[in-house]
Amino acid sequence: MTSLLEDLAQNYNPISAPDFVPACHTQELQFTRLKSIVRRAYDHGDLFRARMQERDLTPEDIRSLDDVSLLPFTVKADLRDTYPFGLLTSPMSEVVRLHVSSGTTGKPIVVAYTKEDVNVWTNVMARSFAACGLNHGDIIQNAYGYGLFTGGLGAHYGAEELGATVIPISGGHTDRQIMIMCDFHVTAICCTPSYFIHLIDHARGMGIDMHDLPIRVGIFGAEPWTDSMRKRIEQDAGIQAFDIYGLSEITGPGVAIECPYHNGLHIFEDHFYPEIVDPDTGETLPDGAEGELVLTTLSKKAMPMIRYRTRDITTLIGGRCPCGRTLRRMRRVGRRSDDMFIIRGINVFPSQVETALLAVEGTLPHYQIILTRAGGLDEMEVKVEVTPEVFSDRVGSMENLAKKLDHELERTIGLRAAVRLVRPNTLERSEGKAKRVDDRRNLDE
Ligand code: DLL
Repeated sequence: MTSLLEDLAQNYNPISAPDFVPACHTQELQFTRLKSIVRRAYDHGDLFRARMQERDLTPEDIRSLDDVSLLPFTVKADLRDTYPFGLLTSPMSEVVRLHVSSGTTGKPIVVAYTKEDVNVWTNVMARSFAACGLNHGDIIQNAYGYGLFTGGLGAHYGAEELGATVIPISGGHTDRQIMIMCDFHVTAICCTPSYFIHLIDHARGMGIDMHDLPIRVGIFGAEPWTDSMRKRIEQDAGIQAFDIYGLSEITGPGVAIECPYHNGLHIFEDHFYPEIVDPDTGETLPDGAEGELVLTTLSKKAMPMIRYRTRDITTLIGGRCPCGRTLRRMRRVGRRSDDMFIIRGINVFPSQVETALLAVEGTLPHYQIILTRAGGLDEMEVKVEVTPEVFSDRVGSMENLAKKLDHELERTIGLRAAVRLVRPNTLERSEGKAKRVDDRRNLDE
């Protein structure tokens, strides 16, 4: 490995300057921003103000950064309950973008951005790319989905800000991905890690070895993956693989990113204040302890999130990173404290599947979701019991029902699933919590 100075010189990019300021400066900035965001949420956010009042708190009670722990939490259900615009603290005339992410039922949750919010997001994404050693001159194939998902547009704006050439290919169309990767001399790709494994296999099938291509960096996230998967990707494609983390509620991708040392993800602390709490008690835990990541957006105008419970389980890592960045790091996220699972980069709650199944007449509330992975591609099978009437009826009505369920599932979660109708009373009943999801995926495959 190169020395620290060589590394800094090689990776120097003015966009990254805030990553290297002394930690005390970042803390000062965090405190100033925290006070102002709390004031904004209190003045313009009914829910937040009501919760502060319940605790007898006013913005003036925030006298140091540690006082963040006095503030009430925000949870995903708050976004659902105030759907679509109840958490906005800017007038709609100042909102320039809306994205959505999965909620726990049929309705999605909505997130909003002012122009300044988009600029902050663009900035952290550009810094993320710079941390992976990318710069202008790089050609970035952006295979995160464009649209309501934050991955595509978030990475796009960041890549342009960096001055790189961005190819807005979005997800899917695997043949075309490989053709463009070869013909446009792509040097970096953004997509989910499982999709990249699929791309490697697909390229091989087309007689193309990625080692022979100029591609040298992959920026992978939006779903959990492991260090063994990184090794496999790096070996099979001859690239360096970086883990990128983020969530729509906070901004999208670009909350945290690995540097070339791959020893945790640096959190862009000047905009996102991290805490780790005990997922059961909500008590704040020290650096090094595993718990749920809670994030406060320090600069978001349209929809500030104060102490947002991400449900992602990780650890904050203290101490300096050899890359010189003073931003604190978090360990990669391997699991969540709730039942959400991610399939092909799409977040799914079992409750959404249930809502879709029960919207169709002829089904019983007994179902099981089976997740498998082959060649990097996730598959979801949904087994559902049907009523005795449907089951004893002609085959035609079963086919009809299966079609309706296919359609309803795709409409609710945006994913195709293989639906299997089964006889009443055939799925295992649980004596305690029903085990709805049978996740047979091996993330290292
Ligand atoms: O997945 C944003 C994103 C896009 C991140 C592209 C990285 C790259 P959501 O759809 O709101 O946003 O899903 C957020 O996905 O709470 C985690 O559970 C999971 N997640 C995101 N990145 C990672 C990662 C985007 N690197 C939810 N490792 C989060 C593990 C991740 N899980």
